[in-house]
Amino acid sequence: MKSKLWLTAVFSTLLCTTAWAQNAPAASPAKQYFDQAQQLAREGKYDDALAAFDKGIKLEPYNEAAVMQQNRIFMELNRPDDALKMWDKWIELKPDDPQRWLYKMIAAGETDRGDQALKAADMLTQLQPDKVTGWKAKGQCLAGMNRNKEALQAVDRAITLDPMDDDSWRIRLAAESNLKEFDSSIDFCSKIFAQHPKCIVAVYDRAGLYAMKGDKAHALTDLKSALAIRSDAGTRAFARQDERFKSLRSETEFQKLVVTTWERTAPNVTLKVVKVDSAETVGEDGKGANAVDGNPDTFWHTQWKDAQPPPPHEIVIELKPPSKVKGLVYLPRQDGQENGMIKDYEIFVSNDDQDFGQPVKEGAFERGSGAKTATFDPRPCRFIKLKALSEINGQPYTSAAEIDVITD
Ligand SMILES: [Ca+2]
Repeated sequence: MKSKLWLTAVFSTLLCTTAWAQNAPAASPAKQYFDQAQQLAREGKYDDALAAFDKGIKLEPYNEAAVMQQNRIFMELNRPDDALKMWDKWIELKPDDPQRWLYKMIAAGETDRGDQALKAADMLTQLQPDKVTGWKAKGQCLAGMNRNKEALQAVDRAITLDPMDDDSWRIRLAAESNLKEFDSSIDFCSKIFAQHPKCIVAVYDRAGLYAMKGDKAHALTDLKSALAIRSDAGTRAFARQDERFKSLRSETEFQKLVVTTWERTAPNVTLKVVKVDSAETVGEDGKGANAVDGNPDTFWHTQWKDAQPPPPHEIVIELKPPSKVKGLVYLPRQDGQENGMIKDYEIFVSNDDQDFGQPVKEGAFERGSGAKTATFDPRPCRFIKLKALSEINGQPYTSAAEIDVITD
């Protein structure tokens, strides 16, 4: 199951998202046939749709949108060889059009025809030697065929042309990990980083290479440089999960760099979630208790898989013992995603978990994964309720990695 992934990852959705309506061929004498073909395809009458496309294409040979839609039908019918023959016919009409080779390459890659995909990618590099696309495609094809050395040569051309293209680096990473010729890869990263000091991927990748080589000191220095360029929660989460840094995970310096530290502001008060209005427990572990477990990597998340209930969402937390509180701390999820990040909120306190009365605080949290604080006049209470009125991107979710209280 390699090919589908390795090609779609980079050239994602170019072919598969050919929505019928969006890519409807322009008005033309063939239009009635194309319209008919699309209608038949929508009804699942694929053979009839192909016949109608053929009639239209006779009148208007090789209309691009029609070819893409025929490709989709062949894929639905699991007839990849017919699809590839169709692309070949289309290429014959204009063999110096790179776009046609790109489509052929994706279609071939998606159906595990590695040789044909590579040939198409090779043509792309010949037609456009100064463009990233062909070299990246060639690198990806070769990496998918486990021809890692050649893959590196191709993808390094792509990176030299555009060092900021993350997809190229992703392909390089896979090839270099398989090849294990660390020193030459380190040299390449050093060259790119020297020319482009803001290229985080170059120095991050070099950190990974040093780590795989067993050179922890250089790995940590480079990781530090990478995080000095960009140190958002997503980058740190990525580094935490990066298998190449496995041997560094127990090192204090590594943890300092990539782990989000979370210290309770009121460690003497035990917090217990007694109610959330919604929690996702099928698609992920988003239970309410995750918001007070002291672990910044776990979070409460409202339901998203089978339903997406709209805000407001609320979480009620019991304080043991009941305490005088003057504020609340909200730590958004730390995995680099923003889904559920609270914007507008209200905070309530109560002694009986029934009557919360008027909010003791209303406000809006800023965007960002750092901990946010809301303060109010000190109130003795046994329960505190955080009510999320809106999400930072207007989506229906609410999430929280940690919630804490500030005691008076
Ligand atoms: Ca947590």
